[in-house]
Amino acid sequence: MPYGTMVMGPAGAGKTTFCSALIQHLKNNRRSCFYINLDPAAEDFAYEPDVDIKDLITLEDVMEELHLGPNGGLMYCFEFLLENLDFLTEPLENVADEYLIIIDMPGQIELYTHVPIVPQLIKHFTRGSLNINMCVSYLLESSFIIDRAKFFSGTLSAMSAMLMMQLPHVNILSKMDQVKGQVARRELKRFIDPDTSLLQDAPESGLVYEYKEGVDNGDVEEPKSVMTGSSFARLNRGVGQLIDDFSLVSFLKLDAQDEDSVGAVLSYIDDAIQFHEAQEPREPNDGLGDTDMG
Ligand SMILES: Nc1nc2c(ncn2[C@@H]2O[C@H](COP(=O)(O)OP(=O)(O)OP(=O)(O)O)[C@@H](O)[C@H]2O)c(=O)[nH]1
Ligand SMILES: [Mg+2]
Repeated sequence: MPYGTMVMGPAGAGKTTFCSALIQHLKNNRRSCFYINLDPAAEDFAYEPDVDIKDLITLEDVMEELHLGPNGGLMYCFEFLLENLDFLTEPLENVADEYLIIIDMPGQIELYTHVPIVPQLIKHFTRGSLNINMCVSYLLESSFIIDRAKFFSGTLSAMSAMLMMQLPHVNILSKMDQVKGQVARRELKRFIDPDTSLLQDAPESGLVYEYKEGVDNGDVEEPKSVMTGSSFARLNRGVGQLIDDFSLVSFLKLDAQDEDSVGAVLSYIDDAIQFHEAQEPREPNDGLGDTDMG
């Protein structure tokens, strides 16, 4: 049975960078991997994908030929992929069991929260002839923690993806180097294991509609007149309660430039897919060669 992870998360969360860092780390540790790009708009890879959806269909062509926008175009690309699953099946059937399959996904959040396309794709990966043992690596940018409402909205999207995908999830706060020194350690802990009282601590932080000159501002008469007050606090309590009730989401910290950090995240992924349990047990002296181990 082969092993793999699908790297998901909002636009610009650092998915492709994480894939590259993971591949480099696996190489350094003499592990094999198989890299699949499923972003039909992606360009510039540090490592050339072994399978690239762009060889089947590109977003650019779809937008041009079908006169679709970027989001509709992406949906079309994935529907087309679902109708042409052999494109993935054939190369994947030949991937050996000790490989880690890394699947780089696009950043359109709708894919993970609204439409059943990705769950269908997952079914294909995890059942039938492929039978891949999979987990999701869900990335959220750590700069979100500066704006608490944004952070919890990201946490909700991670939770929504967990419920949709029905796979083991490894949630990751990416780009930790960007918040280094900005957030105290103790404070950071409350985000790593989301403490929903954060939403009440500073209800005025974050979500504030700005009043802009010269545009239709709806009912907003002045800055900060909405998304504050008791109904907003009640809404936040409700969201906090929901996250608490499920108690599903906690995050790993990732700095993609830091080899140890990438290694630590990989060990959680390995656990989630039970990679090591399934590898051939080695003879006690195997691999030691002539070295004298006493
Ligand atoms: N400081 C810092 N920047 C990062 C890190 N990871 C990614 N970035 C930057 O964030 C930007 C987006 O990174 P990508 O890896 O392309 O993000 P993505 O999630 O693949 O983006 P889409 O595929 O467009 O959704 C790039 O400019 C990266 O250089 C990190 O760990 N630290
Ligand atoms: Mg990307």
